Amino acid sequence: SGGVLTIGEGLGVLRTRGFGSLAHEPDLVVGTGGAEGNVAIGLARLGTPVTWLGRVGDDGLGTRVVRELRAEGVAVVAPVDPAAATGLLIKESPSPGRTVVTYHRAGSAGSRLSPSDLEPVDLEGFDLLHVTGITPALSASARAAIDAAVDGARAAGVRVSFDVNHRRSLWPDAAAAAECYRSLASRADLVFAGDEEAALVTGLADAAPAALARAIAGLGPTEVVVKLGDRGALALGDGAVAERPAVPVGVVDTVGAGDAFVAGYLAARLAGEPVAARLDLAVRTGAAACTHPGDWEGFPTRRDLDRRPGQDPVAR
Ligand code: KDG
Repeated sequence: SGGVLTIGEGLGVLRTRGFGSLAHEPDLVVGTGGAEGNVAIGLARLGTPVTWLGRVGDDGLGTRVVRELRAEGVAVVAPVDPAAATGLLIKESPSPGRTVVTYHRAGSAGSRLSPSDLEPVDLEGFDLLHVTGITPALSASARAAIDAAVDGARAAGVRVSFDVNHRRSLWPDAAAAAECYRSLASRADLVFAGDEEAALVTGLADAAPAALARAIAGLGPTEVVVKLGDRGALALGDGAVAERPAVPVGVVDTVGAGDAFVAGYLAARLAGEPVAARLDLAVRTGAAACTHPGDWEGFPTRRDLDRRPGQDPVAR
């Protein structure tokens, strides 16, 4: 079996080295990101075979996105777009534990993804397709690519995982986002949502996490995971509800933690673990991600997870 296929935009990430805004911080650190690539790295580190597909620019950042994914053990299908640059994200850290993100991605190579970019991959070769609500927000052609991948996976009997990943600034308004999310959720087997995202998808403003999960399951998926950040997570699956508290950590940067959480959950699911064990791995990988300022650098390997608590999980 071929593991997981994920599709999205890979980005260059620039972050301020110290605390402060780009208005005065002189030093930037260059890295890479993009939610789906982050999930791919998380899966690869946990030993799950994974392929990432995305369009990159004919530039250093695009090469870097591809190199980082490959170096982490991810199989990469990355059409090079000669006419657009690789998108960029800037992270400023006004104070410890707080991150402000700015996008420079309008018209980027990744946003020009289209259904024909899927031609090199054989969907039937995978156990699971993972997509997020970010990619369909990037352009009409990117949305068409995600629709084609989801419909193709369903037709091929491949399970579909969907992480809502609402990014407000990428949408004209919340209603347009919610309509797209409902359409994807209704075609997915497994849906991940934060509680605010779940409220957006379902229109239920003040519902408890379990009620939100049930309402999303009402759209079609058999398994729904509500991510609650430092309050842990809840999963509805196998006909039951499981809950886990968050693993306490010293938070440096939460960006990427949701992706690590998804990677942990999917890795355990593909290994045939029950829902409670999937959540267990997810909260541990999510916590580890918070200990590093980069999007994915803090994601744990199996070996990191086997270390006793108190031993630095990210020293490598
Ligand atoms: O989850 C982390 C992502 O938000 C980050 O890597 C950038 O993909 C990204 C996005 O669109 O926000």
